[in-house]
Amino acid sequence: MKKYLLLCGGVGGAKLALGFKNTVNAENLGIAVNTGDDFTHLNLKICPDLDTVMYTLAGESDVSKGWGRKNESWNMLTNLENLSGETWFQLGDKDLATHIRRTELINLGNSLSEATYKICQSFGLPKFIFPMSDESVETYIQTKNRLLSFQEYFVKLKCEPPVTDFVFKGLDKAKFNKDIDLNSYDEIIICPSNPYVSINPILQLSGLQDHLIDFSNKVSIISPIVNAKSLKGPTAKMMQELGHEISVKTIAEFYKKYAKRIFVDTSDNDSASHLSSLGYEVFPTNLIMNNTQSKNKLAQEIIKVLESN
Ligand code: FO1
Repeated sequence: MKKYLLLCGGVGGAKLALGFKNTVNAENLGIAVNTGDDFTHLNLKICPDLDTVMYTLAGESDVSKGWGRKNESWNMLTNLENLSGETWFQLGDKDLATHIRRTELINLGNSLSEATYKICQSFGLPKFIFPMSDESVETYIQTKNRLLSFQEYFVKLKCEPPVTDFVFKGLDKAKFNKDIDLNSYDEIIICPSNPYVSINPILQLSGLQDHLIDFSNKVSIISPIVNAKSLKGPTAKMMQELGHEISVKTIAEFYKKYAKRIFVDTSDNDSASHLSSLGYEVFPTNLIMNNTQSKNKLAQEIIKVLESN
């Protein structure tokens, strides 16, 4: 079997990552996760996308929200509110333990990769979840009036301010995670995550970008846009605000120099000839993942195509 590297954001990407985890052996899977939306909150190091992927793959996530732990309790947050503390970013009691432990491990001198692996081990997961980089990259959202930090935009302001651009602070000093040996992977899958804020910070890292351009024949995109709507989150809204058509064509244009294959939903089949004219091999399939069976089925479908290519 081939070896697969997934480039992954939070909720949308984690669904496909679960399908891959249930389909391929752990040694044939690597998942590079966006850390651009990490931040320090209440003096704790919070890594929302890493935790979303970790909880999802461990069967510990709150499936209805997509982020946070299942069977969560909220005692800390209720009491913090009584003390007039900051509660706009909801930290459940179980989830809080993860942030406390990660912060402690990092303060003890562990890299983010080492801290991630130690926490993953406690959740019974092998070493296949990696932060995209051990150096800090911070995503900012440029809006008409103000530059907003990612979580301020996403959670506090509920993605409401129209977006004009994105800024990734720290990119000049950050490198793609050295624990991920790119040459050992046969296929690289861009998960159905937000291209602008979840995948682009990963793509911009030195060490990865040139590899993708040189080996674009081993890169596949799974479209996060289905029938002119986002599978999850503000992708479609951002696309429109940036002046683009909300469609798989915009996704294909965005990734053109990095990828040669695109998986689109069967409902977007009418775009296939346009995508082919951009140089893509197009694979229509069902991209809606609303239960474990459909997550597994999509991963199996992608793997079937790529194993025979
Ligand atoms: N998303 C929300 O919309 N509201 C929250 O209060 C919130 C809290 C939260 C706590 C821990 C965590 O790991 C994730 C959390 N998220 C929350 C999700 C997260 O901020 C976003 O989904 C990602 O950053 C976007 O990928």
